[in-house]
Amino acid sequence: MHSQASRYELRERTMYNSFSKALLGTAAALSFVASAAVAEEWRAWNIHSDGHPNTAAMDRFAELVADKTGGEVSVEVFHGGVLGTQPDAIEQVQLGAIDVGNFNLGPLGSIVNEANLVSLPFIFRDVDHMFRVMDGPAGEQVSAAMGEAGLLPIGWFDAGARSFYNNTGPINTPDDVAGMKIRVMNNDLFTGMVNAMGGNGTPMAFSEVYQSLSTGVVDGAENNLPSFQSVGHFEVAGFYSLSEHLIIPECICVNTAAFEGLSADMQAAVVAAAEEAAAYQRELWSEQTEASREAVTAAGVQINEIADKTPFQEAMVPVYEDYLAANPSMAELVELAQSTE
Ligand code: BDP
Repeated sequence: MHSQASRYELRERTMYNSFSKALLGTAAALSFVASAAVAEEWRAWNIHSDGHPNTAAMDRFAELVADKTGGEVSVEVFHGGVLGTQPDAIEQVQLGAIDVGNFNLGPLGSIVNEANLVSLPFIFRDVDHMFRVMDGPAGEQVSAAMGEAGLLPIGWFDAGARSFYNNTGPINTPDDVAGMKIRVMNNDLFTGMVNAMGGNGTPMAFSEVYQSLSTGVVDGAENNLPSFQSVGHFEVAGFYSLSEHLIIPECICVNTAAFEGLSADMQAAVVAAAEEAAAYQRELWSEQTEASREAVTAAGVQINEIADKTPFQEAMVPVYEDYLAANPSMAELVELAQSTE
């Protein structure tokens, strides 16, 4: 997409432009130069590979941006995390070295404190509640803080609920987590969450989890069903227990300065593309969650319903206490989310 050909074309157009300047007059020529000069070529980071809903949705986003901006903005999506780990990519988008990322808000919490709202275990009652909170005043505060930090969210993806998986047997109570080394995404809240159950929360890059599970470097991990399936973790962890302890949305996040550098029309076009891509992702997500459940079950994974999740929620009391003691300014936001119907 950003090949020699497009640069060549740009040069051609510039040459044509200097020629036409003489013929058509300065004003017309200047507007041509201006529109050629603002052509934006964005690079986008995505951790998932083919077959995952987010990969299809990010490809759709790129197509829609090209369509809706008439090619003035183009997005090249790099799938499979080839541009780096998620914590690195978050920094790169913040700095503007990468322009766009499909980020989970979990690992974003160390950069934008407000984003940690969604990383508190059991803060949301279900996925619909999460979206109601994110569409309301609490979500607005989170978005504003992300935008100020250079990571402007322009569309929200569904990432379902995350549950524990491991090899030794079903998990029914926090005591079943005790003594286990569980891989988590990069965020002290997640380490604290596993530790509060008596386990050992271990942050690690997503790309290392398969090997770590298969060699016993960790005893378990936690994720949603589509990701559990798509990267093959179900091959090396035979028990998936529906603790549903984290419901974390994901964004299409754009480097704020890159976004603000666009004209108002182009900004509106890019936002419309993100919203349409997000609606598509959410459709794919519910289908894929069901399909993944069936596929891993057929492959021999035992999916365990947890009859009573209250003991898990109760185990999180010290996690909230410690977090709010260290971040008193978050109390209001937490209350706002919890009191959202
Ligand atoms: C997946 C998220 C991805 C995370 C990954 C992980 O979509 O952004 O990097 O989990 O656990 O569900 O690291």
